[in-house]
Amino acid sequence: MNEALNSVFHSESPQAEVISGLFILVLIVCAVILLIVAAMIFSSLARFRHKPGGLDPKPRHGNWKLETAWTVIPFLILIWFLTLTAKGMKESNPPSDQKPDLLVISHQWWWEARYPQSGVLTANEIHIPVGVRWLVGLESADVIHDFWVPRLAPKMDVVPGHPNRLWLEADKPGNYLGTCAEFCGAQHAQMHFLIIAQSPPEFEAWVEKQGKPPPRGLTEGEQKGSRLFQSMTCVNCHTVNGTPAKGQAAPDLTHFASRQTIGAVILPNTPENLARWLKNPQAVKPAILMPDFKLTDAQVSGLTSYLESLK
Ligand code: HEC
Ligand SMILES: [Cu+2]
Repeated sequence: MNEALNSVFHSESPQAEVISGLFILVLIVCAVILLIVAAMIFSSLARFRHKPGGLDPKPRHGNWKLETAWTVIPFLILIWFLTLTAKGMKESNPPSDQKPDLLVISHQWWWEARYPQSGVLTANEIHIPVGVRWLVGLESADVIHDFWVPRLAPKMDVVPGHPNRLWLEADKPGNYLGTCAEFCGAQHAQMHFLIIAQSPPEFEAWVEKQGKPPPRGLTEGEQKGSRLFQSMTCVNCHTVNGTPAKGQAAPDLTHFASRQTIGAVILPNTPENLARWLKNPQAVKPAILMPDFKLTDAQVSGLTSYLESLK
């Protein structure tokens, strides 16, 4: 994806538009004020420069016109900003009495997404239908995080014990990079996510597929990996629907192979990268809450082929 486009200057939703419009306006007004002040300082420096035998300029006192102007003008500018901010908040903040269409739960250092209507559950790659305004509920499983998709929505803190909410909408289909914007520990900088905006039929097809258990009919190699997965502690942390793996502490792996990335969008989901991850997750993303199992190469390759079968 084009990282350069991942900025507030390329908003792709009405909510992000409001915020970036306000940001740009404040930036321009402040730049003009800075220029005026700088010009006055430099012209004073030049005009009142000490000359041999020159006199000090006459100080100005009690000029009520000047004093009124420099009090009233900033006051009006601030009132103008306040009004625009209140209007922007009204457009970008959802009501508090509506049920969320999507629940996003932040974890150190990945994102869980739950779709209450369909019961679908996924991690780090959050699909939404394009052009539809969704109310997103935000909850944290541990510490304070911050949900931020610069091109789609305002920033919103995700606070343990205090559910927050925001509107999420994308005008155009595509992948929008999001990131955690509140320092939350060792891997804060690697806690990304994707908002994948799809046409409504594509989105429906995705939901339907995610709602089913993974395909059966594993090859022999995949079966070996599956037995290994079930016999190790993987199942205490990860879920694969339709199997005894029901762990809740880590990304759901039911349709792991249908995702584009691994580790909260830090690596493309390829068998090579997955093998690297399994060989030693702590080397790929140090300090994460998945231990290094010191697996043998044969175990890594079995687990890799099993996990890549979870389409
Ligand atoms: C103690 C809990 C725990 C155990 C046990 C565990 N994992 Fe994990 N696993 C995690 C966490 C937490 C993450 C997310 C790390 C991150 O991105 O910050 C993760 C991520 C993953 C991912 C990447 C998922 C994604 O979508 O990015 C895979 C694949 C994975 N684990 C496989 C395994 C396998 C296979 C085993 C057993 C050998 C296992 N895990 C055991 C906690 C665990
Ligand atoms: Cu963070």
